[in-house]
Amino acid sequence: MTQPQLIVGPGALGRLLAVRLSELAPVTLLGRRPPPTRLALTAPDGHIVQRRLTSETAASLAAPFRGTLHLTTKAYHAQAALDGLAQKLAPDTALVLWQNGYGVQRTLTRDWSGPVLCATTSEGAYVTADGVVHAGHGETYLGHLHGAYADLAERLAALLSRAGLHCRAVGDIDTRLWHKLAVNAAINPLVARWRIRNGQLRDRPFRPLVEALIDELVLVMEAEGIAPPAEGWRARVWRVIEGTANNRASMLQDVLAGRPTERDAILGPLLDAARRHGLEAPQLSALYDAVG
Ligand code: KPL
Repeated sequence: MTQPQLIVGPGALGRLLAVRLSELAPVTLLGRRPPPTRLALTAPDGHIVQRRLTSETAASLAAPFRGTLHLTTKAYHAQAALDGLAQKLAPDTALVLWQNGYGVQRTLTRDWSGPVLCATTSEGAYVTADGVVHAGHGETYLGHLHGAYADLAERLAALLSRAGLHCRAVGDIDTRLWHKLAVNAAINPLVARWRIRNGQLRDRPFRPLVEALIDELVLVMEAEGIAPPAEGWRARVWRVIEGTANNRASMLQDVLAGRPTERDAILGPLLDAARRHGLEAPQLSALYDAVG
């Protein structure tokens, strides 16, 4: 029997994981308020599946939970969400961190009593009133920051793949998190600041701003010793902009909804790294101040 899977955070990714994994394992979806017990998932081919799920809050979850906990909250809620659950979890609970950025990943890998894996995904999904739309397939990578727990990573990647995600266990999740962070930093704060869709970055007056950001990011990444993506930084950033041209990026959605942004998780690690290496990062700093 596959171990129970506790999905914390009933946003688009949490719902996607919950419905997909519920075909293979006992799944509980947990939110600050009780999440819906019935969710409809619209697959990329338009096929709709309905699933009944166990829905809990931190207060109602029966202790001790034993299994795998997928933390899918925004980066700035991650620590508080775990603190609220601490009394309910067996000490060897495996944690999978799905957050953007590179903040909680570092601290929890150090401080959590059980295994901690980090995941990064480009699956496209959005929430609907009664469930979630799995808009398009992407790639998901999973691993431990320092390459430990390879068996666990393989098992979980196999489970997620059987559940319908394209998931691979990797030994270099650290580099992959930095790559995602850098691409996010070149897109998210600019589109949030100017309230534009990703594709508008290709046009004047934004194109030179993206180029200037890439210049800063390249220097920070080089100083930090992060190998560039095979296609190079510039090509990677422009490819993602092209591929997500119609998107309202996550930071823009946060700004439009009046929510806090993930600027600390996305820009924070880059500004820290720039400071550590004595580098100027005027574009990144200005955007950090502008997006709030
Ligand atoms: O991941 C993204 C996000 O919206 O957070 C990008 C790559 C910017 C695509 O929209």
